[in-house]
Amino acid sequence: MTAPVLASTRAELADLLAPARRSGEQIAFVPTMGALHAGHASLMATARARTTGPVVVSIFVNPTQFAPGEDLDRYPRTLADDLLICEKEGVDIVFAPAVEEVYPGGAGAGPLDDSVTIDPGQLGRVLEGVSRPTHFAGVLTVVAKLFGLIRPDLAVFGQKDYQQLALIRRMVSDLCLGVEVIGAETVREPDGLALSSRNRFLDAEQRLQALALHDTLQAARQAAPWGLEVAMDSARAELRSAHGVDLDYLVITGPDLGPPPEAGEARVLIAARVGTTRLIDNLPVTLGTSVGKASTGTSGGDLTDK
Ligand code: PAJ
Repeated sequence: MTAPVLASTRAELADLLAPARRSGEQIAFVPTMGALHAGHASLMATARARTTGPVVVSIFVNPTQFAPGEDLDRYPRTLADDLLICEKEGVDIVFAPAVEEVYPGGAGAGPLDDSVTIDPGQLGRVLEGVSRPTHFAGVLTVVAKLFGLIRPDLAVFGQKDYQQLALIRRMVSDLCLGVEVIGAETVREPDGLALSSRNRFLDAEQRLQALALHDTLQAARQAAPWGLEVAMDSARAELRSAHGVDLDYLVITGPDLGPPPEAGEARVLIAARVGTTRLIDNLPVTLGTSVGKASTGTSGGDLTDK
């Protein structure tokens, strides 16, 4: 496997992409903030499988999506290891620019400065947007810039950050950006914990406590055939037995993060703090109308017998 070529400036990136543009090859793009793990690797594998043209990975810890007091400064930076993972997944180009390269006019501190930015609209103000009101403006603005620099045919994002994925789909559609957005499944540890670069901040006890997120989602999923209320009751019961988990939100929504359907495909999402580390996770659920659905208040325990 040949090592990817590293570009750190816009000009280097443009030079590296020129041959593919000339020959009309499909360019696939995976944006990341580095500290790469098997979840990121799976996105690269998806991108690799989709094109014979170049696969580009960006590694850029984007300051504008962190509010003051969030973990920008302690965000792990592991470029040497990241490059090995990219090489293993057959990535052709790694774009790892400095902040000034992406934000020549300055990136401001948290809220964006006076440059033109992307407003995520109502979808950016719910769920994650409640506790992180400037987050998605920063995410969408940097992704739009990276799309402009790379001009990919397709881009791969993880379902792990489900609201981010939904917003990127909306941005591409509402702003007619012409990029095919692919949502890849969440990669998990064998016990269910979703891989995240933030997991490294968990000590051994918190690592066990963090399992409550996935267990809660699973409880909702298993009870979903009995309808929304039973699924939520079951999830809440699971959460009550958890320790050290400070819940931010637990919701069931439609697949587009709108209101959930009476029955059919939906999404259960959770955000919680374990120690000082904020974790998020989500799963698809199928809300059903099984017999007994009207018996709200049924505990999760009863359901397992049905
Ligand atoms: P980052 O957190 O590095 O994630 C990069 C991509 O990896 C995202 O699309 C994310 O959803 C995906 N990912 C993370 N953990 C995953 C897992 N366990 N399984 C599958 N995919 C996973 O998300 C960002 O960076 C930034 O907001 C970014 C889009 C790069 C903009 O700065």
